[in-house]
Amino acid sequence: MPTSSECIFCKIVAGDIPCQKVYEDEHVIAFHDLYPVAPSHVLVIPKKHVSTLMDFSEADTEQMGSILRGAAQVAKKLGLDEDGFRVVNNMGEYGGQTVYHVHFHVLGGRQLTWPPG
Ligand code: IU
Repeated sequence: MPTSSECIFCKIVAGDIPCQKVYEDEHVIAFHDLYPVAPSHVLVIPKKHVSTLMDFSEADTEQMGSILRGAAQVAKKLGLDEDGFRVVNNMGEYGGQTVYHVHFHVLGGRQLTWPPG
């Protein structure tokens, strides 16, 4: 599994940094965000180190599918599916990405507004 020794999310995948895990499969893990911005705020990340959404290759199609399936599983597990929830990827500087191991936010538990800031 390609990892980056500098990457905090790779350390979480490796178990070197603890997390509150919500979901895991062969390709992804999902854990509670350390600084939640909604009552439920979970990050779904590939186990493989991929920096941004733009860095997925054709060979990563299964991983990408697992991320969205994982997000739906997280929503179901946390009971967000009835009222609704949001799945967000922040890409690059203008997108507001701060951690360069690609991740999808699952946000729910309150009425979310649109457009985002
Ligand atoms: P962003 O889309 O790259 O901005 O999101 C990064 C998220 O990672 C953000 O919501 C942080 O609160 C979260 N996070 C975390 O949960 N644990 C960490 O150790 C670090 C960031 I660093």
